Amino acid sequence: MTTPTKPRRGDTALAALAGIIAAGVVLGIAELAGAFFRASATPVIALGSTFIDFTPSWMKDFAIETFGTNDKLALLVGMGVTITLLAAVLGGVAYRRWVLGVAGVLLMGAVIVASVLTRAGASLPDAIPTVVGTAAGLLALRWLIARLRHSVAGTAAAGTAASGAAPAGGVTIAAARNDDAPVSGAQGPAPAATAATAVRAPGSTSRRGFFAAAGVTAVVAAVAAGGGQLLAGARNNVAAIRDGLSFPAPASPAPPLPAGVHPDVEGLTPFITPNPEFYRIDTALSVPQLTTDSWELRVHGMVEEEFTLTYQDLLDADLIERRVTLTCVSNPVGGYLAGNAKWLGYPLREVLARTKPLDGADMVLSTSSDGFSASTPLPVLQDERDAILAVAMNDEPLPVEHGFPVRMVVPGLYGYVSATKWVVDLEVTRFADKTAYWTDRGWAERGPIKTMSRVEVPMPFAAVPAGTFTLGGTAWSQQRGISKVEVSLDGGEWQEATLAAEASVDTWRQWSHEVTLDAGSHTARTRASDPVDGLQTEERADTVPDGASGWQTVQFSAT
Ligand SMILES: Nc1nc2c(c(=O)[nH]1)N[C@H]1C(S)=C(S)[C@@H](COP(=O)(O)O)O[C@H]1N2
Ligand SMILES: [Mo]
Repeated sequence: MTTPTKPRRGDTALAALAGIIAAGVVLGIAELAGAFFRASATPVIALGSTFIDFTPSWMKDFAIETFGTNDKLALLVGMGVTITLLAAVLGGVAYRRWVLGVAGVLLMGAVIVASVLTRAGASLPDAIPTVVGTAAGLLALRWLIARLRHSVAGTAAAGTAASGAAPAGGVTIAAARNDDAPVSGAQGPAPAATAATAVRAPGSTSRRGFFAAAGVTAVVAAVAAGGGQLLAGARNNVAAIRDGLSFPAPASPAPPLPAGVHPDVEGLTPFITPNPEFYRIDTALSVPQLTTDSWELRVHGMVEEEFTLTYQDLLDADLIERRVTLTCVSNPVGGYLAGNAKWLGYPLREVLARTKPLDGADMVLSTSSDGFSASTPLPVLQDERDAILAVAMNDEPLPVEHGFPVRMVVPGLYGYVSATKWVVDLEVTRFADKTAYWTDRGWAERGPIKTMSRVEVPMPFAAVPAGTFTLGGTAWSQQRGISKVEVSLDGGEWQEATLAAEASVDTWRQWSHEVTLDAGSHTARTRASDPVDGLQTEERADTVPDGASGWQTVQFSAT
């Protein structure tokens, strides 16, 4: 390329802006191409998902603790900032040394292609959107840098041809346009003003040309991104499919809910968690959009008979309905990563009876469409506990975020070893042979839910009225049930709380406890007992590797 004109102050900033806009073109065009070619993941989603997969457990924990269920938003914002900075630097580099800039852009493109192709179920054509987007981004960058150089050249030496100052080859696009048309148009009646104006106000004229080009490019990027999203949305109309579903009456309905499962204490969690309030934990940066028509569950591995289930197979089968409390292993003592719903589904023991596991198999590896996996002990899925392939949640088709069209629900085990959403594959295997998503990342192979009691009223550090006051909370010990909840006020003797009715051993059980409070600060402690293992352990444990334990204490004051 030709010797660049000495960069002016301010042009580096504009080159950085060109880089950022070009990055927008890469992502926008890739989004559009992705929708067009029905690619499995767009660059942002693939990069973010790859990042999530490589996130160490401590950082995942930190993210959940700091951002709660906004952890993904935090990731996207962080990625946005990183990409913007990188693009700005690349713009500056490309302005000074075009070849280096190209190398940088190609390197980034290669990184994105690598992350796209390593996603679960990805195939070579999934790289097309990134390749197309990167090519478009390079062209955009070339054009914008050419415009910028044109302005530099026009200022420093009004006679220097735009072609000379443009980055190698960049002229093709620049020259194909009438370079000064938008500028003189914007400027009013001064057709030959370019050079003359440049002398008086360096750069202002052709910088307008740059800004016009930058504006046009940015609009193209935004329109492409928006169009891509619209197209993708219109193509897989999962929401409409979901709305159109109805289910046969369950062959085995949930037992009637006993009266009095929910103590009348203001501020207490509802007994059944409404779907929109149900906690959501998964590694999916964009929620998988599976249709009921295309959904299939492959059942294979150490079995006598492999087979594939369709959605219609499930609807035609005898479905059972059960209330089960799900809990996340990342739930800290006193935390809210637990929810209670009524699920409709097909018993996994029927699936396993049909496939007939071979001797020696001791685990089922369930895998989702987006590559998450969970390892569940085989016997747990065969015994009488009603582990199911769920299709409905609280009398509605599964919400898309909660695994539509089919997920697993297994009473008694933390979600990471059992509750695979968007499940598409069941492999009967052995713990000795296979590992799963979180067990690969330092979490325990077995994940039975630990007995837990939580104080919900009062909230930590709340101020409540002195005098007679009713504390309330929720306890769970799925598969064992809750036999007792105790409360200790201000470190005093343990008192038995009043237990609400029990719906089943797989659902949580709520409690209330009346106390008399003097004005001042107080603490309330709680612990539960289950009929199998007795008193909940007092020993404090972190969530890693197999779930938090310990008795919760809340501080509050009475006035
Ligand atoms: N496909 C998929 N399924 C998944 C997960 C995931 O990351 N991907 N997370 C699991 C974990 S850790 C939990 S606690 C439950 C949470 O289910 P929910 O989001 O419906 O509450 O889903 C489980 N199933
Ligand atoms: Mo979890």
